[in-house]
Amino acid sequence: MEFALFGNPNTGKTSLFNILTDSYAYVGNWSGVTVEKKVGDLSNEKGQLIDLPGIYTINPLSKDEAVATEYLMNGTFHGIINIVDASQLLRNMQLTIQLLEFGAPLIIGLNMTDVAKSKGILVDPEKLSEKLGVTVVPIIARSGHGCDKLLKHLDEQNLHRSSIKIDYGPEIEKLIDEIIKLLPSYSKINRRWLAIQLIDGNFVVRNKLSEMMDFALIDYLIKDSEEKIKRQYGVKSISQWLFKKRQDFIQSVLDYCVTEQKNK
Ligand code: GDP
Ligand code: K
Ligand code: MG
Repeated sequence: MEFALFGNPNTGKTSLFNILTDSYAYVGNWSGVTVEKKVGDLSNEKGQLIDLPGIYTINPLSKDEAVATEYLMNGTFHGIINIVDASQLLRNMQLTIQLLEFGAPLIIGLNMTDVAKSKGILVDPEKLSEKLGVTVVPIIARSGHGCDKLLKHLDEQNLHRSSIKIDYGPEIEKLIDEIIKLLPSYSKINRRWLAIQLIDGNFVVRNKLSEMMDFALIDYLIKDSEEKIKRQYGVKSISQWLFKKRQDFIQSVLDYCVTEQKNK
């Protein structure tokens, strides 16, 4: 079985990778870029783990970041470990939401729980799990705390496909439905996710789909909606609107799951 580590830069991916895998790891480069590709055997002999470049969103800004998006779309893995920094959840969960929307089997490693605690931020993993529809395991990747449990959970019973659905507002929901109807029926990837990523301007998704379809009508529909959204809500772009709607959702989840001790 193959598992992959997705997360923002500096959230502890490599620390966790080193704990979960045997000392020997294959190191090479991803094709076309200089980013290091690390593959290790899980220490429980249940499969391999891939350490991916850190990203803030599935919509890549660079060719290096595109490695993670391409890996996700190629779908050669059995499950995803999404590592998030418990002290920076509002920012980290922009990526989480997009991974959950993709719908692959996923588990969340809630890392830096020591840092969060020292800042007075207490995250309830059960409540977070309830809201997101996937298992959440609190860890401290620097010391290894909780990592055994995470490793034990890397199986079919504990990796879940989330069914969360962010409401992007009536204009975008209509646009998503229109785009879904225009997508090739034989794509194996979740069509709502594809539509949302196209609206967000994801060039990896677009390039991949452009081999099988024409974009003239989709481009027109997106441009038209963007003008409406900008006029109506005063945002700079349709991407900014998607970001804002995700943030509203994340904030509502955090209001339910996180206690902050202000005196810390
Ligand atoms: P990556 O960029 O996601 O691969 O993150 P790294 O594994 O390189 O970790 C970034 C930094 O955070 C390093 O200095 C780690 O030692 C530190 N770090 C990782 N996990 C934890 C943790 O749970 N708690 C604390 N305090 N530091 C951590
Ligand atoms: K790093
Ligand atoms: Mg790293």
